[in-house]
Amino acid sequence: MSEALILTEIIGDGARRTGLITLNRPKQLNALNDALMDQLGAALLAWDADDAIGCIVITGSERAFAAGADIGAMAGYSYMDAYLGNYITRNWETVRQVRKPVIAAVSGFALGGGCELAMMCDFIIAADNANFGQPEIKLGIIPGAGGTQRLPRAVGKAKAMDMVLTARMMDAAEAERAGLVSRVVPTARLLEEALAAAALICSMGGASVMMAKQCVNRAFESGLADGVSYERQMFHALFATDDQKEGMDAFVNKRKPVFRHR
Ligand code: DAK
Repeated sequence: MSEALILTEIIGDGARRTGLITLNRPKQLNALNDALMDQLGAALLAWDADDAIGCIVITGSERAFAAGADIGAMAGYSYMDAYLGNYITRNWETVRQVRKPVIAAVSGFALGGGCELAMMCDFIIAADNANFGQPEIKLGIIPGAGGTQRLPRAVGKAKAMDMVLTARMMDAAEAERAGLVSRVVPTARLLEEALAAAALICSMGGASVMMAKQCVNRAFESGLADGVSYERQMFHALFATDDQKEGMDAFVNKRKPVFRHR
């Protein structure tokens, strides 16, 4: 049997529950290798297809979410290995294929590919000991999994250039001020807070959750007029769902909605 480089657990007792993925190479600070990314991708796709799962949380250890791609594994690569082998592109961006929300719960180091993985998630909740960085420049390379693109979209050009060119890390407080993370919580409460956010998402109507995610993502892939038009189509479409009827009837009749994700 292959080594468990991630741990998975289903949390909650509602109709829709949270899939929790814990990156599990603690001694290597969760350095991301090909096998780990394969296991992560498989877990993500399985839960995305599972009606009983409403939200996914990815976390690491207290010391490290992930300190980057495994440097030892890529140290010997030649240009031809990387280019012709389409270096690990195959399994690195699976999280972007997931239609349900994915939350990164980040404690400790989120560096290089670790920071990029967190940024591929829908939002990041940071522990107060978190440190984010794109230190690839110190290795003679540059970010390779979207860091030069997603970081400036999150924190602006000035801070992104600073981090990518000098390799300096951003702590949790700065990351929150800059807009990289949605909230900062005490380290000991990180998982509790992330799972509480996930449980709230699980309690909402599944279609509206997925469409809301699609629409917000569209803001980064289109101009304003196109994005608003896209949002309008999704908005109209939701009036065809049972959950819209249930949500509004529940409000009018002062009761809690029971969404059926249809
Ligand atoms: N890879 C492999 N091992 C790592 C590692 C990494 N990224 N980071 C840490 N480790 C290992 C250390 O080697 C050490 O192992 P032992 O010596 O105990 O065997 C162990 O984890 C503990 O680390 P330290 O002893 O160094 O711990 P410290 O607290 O002193 O320092 C640190 C923590 C995070 C500051 C330091 O470990 C560090 O600087 N790590 C490297 C950070 C880094 O440079 N990360 C960027 C890597 S490049 C792509 C996708 C992704 C990427 C590229 C392309 N495509 C899809 C095309 C991503 C590239 C990268 O991430």
